Amino acid sequence: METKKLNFDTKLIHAGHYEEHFGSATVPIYQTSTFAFKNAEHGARCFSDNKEGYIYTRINNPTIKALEDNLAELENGYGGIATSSGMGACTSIYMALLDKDSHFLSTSSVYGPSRSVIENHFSRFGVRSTFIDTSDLELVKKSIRPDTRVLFIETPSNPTIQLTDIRECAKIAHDNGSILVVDNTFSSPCLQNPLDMGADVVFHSLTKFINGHADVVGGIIITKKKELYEKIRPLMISMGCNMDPHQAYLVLRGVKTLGIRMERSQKNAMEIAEWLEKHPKVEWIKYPGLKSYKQQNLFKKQMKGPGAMMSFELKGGIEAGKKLMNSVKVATLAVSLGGVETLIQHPASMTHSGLSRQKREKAGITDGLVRYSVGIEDAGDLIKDLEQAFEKI
Ligand code: LCS
Repeated sequence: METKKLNFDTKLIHAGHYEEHFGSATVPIYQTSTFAFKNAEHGARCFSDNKEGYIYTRINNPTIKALEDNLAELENGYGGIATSSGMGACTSIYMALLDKDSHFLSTSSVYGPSRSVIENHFSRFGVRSTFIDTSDLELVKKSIRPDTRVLFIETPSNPTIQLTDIRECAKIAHDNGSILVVDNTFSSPCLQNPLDMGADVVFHSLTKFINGHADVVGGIIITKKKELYEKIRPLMISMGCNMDPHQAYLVLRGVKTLGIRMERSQKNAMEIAEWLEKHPKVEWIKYPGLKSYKQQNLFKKQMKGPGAMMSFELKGGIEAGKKLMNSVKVATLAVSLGGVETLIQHPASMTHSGLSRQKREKAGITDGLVRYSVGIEDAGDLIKDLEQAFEKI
């Protein structure tokens, strides 16, 4: 079926399901490492043109291809490159696009490993980097340099829920001859389409909203144009950052309900955010759906909905944060996000506890900051759960 002209929710279900698969209603799991050629000539044709047939699962596979085609269509891109994890996607992009002596400019509060792999490892090969507050466009303009090959932004950022203007960053990057890469994990293609706003490459940790069931780790890279697709894909294949067919099958199943999951999570998130905003033990809350959210104009300009991620500052710092973590019963105390189950995390005592207070605060991680990923449970139960936990602080 031709799906390009269909609406987003229909594409979620049908895009990418192009091959026959013996009439199967869902794309089956092709759990095979290799594919038989009909003869030597066919083998040669497969190597010269990927439309002639599959070769080897690290290179291509029908289940993985269906997922790549589905997500490329959801992001309005040229092609998708599925990877073993979000970090597999991120490092494949870095490896393909950065050269010795090239400069990398990014958001200071990007997901920790997206930053540390540049600072601790790509630096060994001569890549230079600067991490700034990319929500400040004047600072982006000042910080971009003739040798800046990649401008890399994460919006909304994890866990500070800060937005960066994608359209403006695309203009700044392109005027400088740089490539704009956007980590769209927090929004998913349901709420934000960076390629439509000028980005060259978008990537996701599929582990989060797109799969949505906390049972898969995976990633996807989608490029706007063929040229970058052909630059990144062979490198991902050679590095072995590929996805597994079973992983692809689960994400294909998960993505079908992305629209309705997001609708419910956002509705819950709005109710919870409004409740938290009034709570005397909450210093502040950052959720794009609230009128008090500082980047309201930018939110309306580039996102279709506020999402299901929020962060709030608990009065009482680290000890209050720990107490809350140990008192919730419905929300699961865990890292990761974007699943049907609500997850709660306290960065200062958990993910960022290895950093000095000064470093943490520079990255926007204050002592009482709590990250809350809202699932699709009953909102009333989630509020009651927080209420009983707050009473113990
Ligand atoms: N980008 C963002 C924005 C993320 O939040 C994560 C993981 C990644 C990339 C990497 O994806 P992965 O390799 O894990 O699939 N974020 C996590 C988090 O906030 N807690 O645990 C993992």
